[in-house]
Amino acid sequence: MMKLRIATGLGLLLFMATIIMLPATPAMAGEAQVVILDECFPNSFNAVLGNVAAGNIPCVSVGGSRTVAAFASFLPAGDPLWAFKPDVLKIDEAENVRATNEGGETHTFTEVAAFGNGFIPAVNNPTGATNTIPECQGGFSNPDNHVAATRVVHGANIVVTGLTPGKHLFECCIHPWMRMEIDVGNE
Ligand SMILES: [Cu+2]
Repeated sequence: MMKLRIATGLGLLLFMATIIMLPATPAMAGEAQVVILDECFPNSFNAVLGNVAAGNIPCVSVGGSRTVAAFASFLPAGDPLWAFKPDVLKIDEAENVRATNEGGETHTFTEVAAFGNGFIPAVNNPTGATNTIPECQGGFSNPDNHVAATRVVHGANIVVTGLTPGKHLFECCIHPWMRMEIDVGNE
């Protein structure tokens, strides 16, 4: 009887340990992780930018407390809470990259030849600049869907495969200060 009780207790402990060790979002083998972050405060953002009928995608609450006014005060450099993490990622040639949007807003994870302005004038061109980089031109209505194909809505993720050895740059076409570099080694 005692032996059985001890065995059951051990089994329960092992079971609990297994649950505790499971990561929230399990990474698959050969896959490096990037997180896409923002801290939009829904009450503030959606009052200004939450009109679905106008084509806006509302901010979903992730506990963020940044108001539109505070966010705008960082322009044109951009709010540092809107970011890709890490800034630089080193991977092997065979590895894929999974970028997961843990922020409340919609972003894009777009490969670009050189960093530069995105496609939303109010965010990108507060100083009147109009030089949207080629990869972001046209935004989500770009005829070849290039930008839309790299869109990552709240809670979603995108997997980038087949990166060739060398340096690759990724940027958000909405918030162009969200940038990172992926260095692919040829092993
Ligand atoms: Cu963004």
